[in-house]
Amino acid sequence: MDPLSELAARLRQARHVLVLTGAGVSAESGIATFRDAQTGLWARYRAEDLATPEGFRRDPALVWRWYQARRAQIAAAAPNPAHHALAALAAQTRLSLVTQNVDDLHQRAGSPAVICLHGAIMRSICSVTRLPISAQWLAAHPGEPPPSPHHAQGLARPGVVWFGENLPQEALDLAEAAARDCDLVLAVGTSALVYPAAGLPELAKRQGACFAEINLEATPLTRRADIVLRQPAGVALPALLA
Ligand code: BJW
Repeated sequence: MDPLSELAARLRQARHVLVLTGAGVSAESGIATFRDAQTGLWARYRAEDLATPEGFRRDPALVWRWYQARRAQIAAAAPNPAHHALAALAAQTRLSLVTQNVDDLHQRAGSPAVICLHGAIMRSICSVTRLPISAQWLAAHPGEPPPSPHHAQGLARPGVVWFGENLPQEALDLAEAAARDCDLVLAVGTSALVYPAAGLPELAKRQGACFAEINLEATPLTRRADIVLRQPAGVALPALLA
């Protein structure tokens, strides 16, 4: 059987499917991935300066402006067939959708209960307390970044998880519980280099789940995959449901 038909059959039989998504799923919506050698964000910008708490402490204005530009790009983007296929899959099967993506395209495609491991770029939080900051506060307090309403030394920062920061515990607990329970795990459009997210397929495999990878390129997880689809997510995912 060809890999697409094999995975489609596995999907039909599965009791609980865990899908782990990464930046490749939003690439077809025009949002840059992180590690593409030419167009990836980390090919053009330094992660140490822009996606660490130390970088934010050194130059909060630089970090704030970079995230404001990305927010504008994401707001102008639309979900693609991969996002829509995953939303449709949730209506057909028991699905835990775990994403590393900080954009809101899964939610805008209609996926329910998305488990966001790396936060949400559209949200702002206090740099000291991590409490949420409302859009109204930000509109009334211009600044790059605006001050925080929650702490005198606090600044608004994007509600994402930077390197060296802990993932939101509730999301990680839900993701790990789904990995222990699922019988099919799909990693879609992720380089599988960033932990703990990249450990989820292995955790599921150890409990006996079948593991499938959908990616344009090989990743460190490929050798552990039972089924590999070398196709764009926006082609492979709709084809699986057809
Ligand atoms: C397509 C496609 C198409 C393209 N169709 N496919 C264990 C071992 C080693 C290190 C660690 C470890 N545990 C923790 C660490 C440290 C660190 C880490 O993992 N470092 C490694 C890089 C070495 N992890 C952390 O710091 C995490 N925190 C943590 O663990 O806290 C406790 C702790 C701290 C320190 C030490 C030990 C424990 C936090 C990680 C936060 C990641 N944050 C970012 C930025 C978010 C905010 C923002 O957007 O600015 O999250 S980094 C970036 O990478 C982003 C992504 O979510 C994440 C993953 O990237 P992703 O999604 O895989 O994208 P790409 O670009 O890498 O890959 C795209 C893929 O798509 C490619 O494979 C393409 O081929 C494919 N593709 N088009 C299908 N159309």
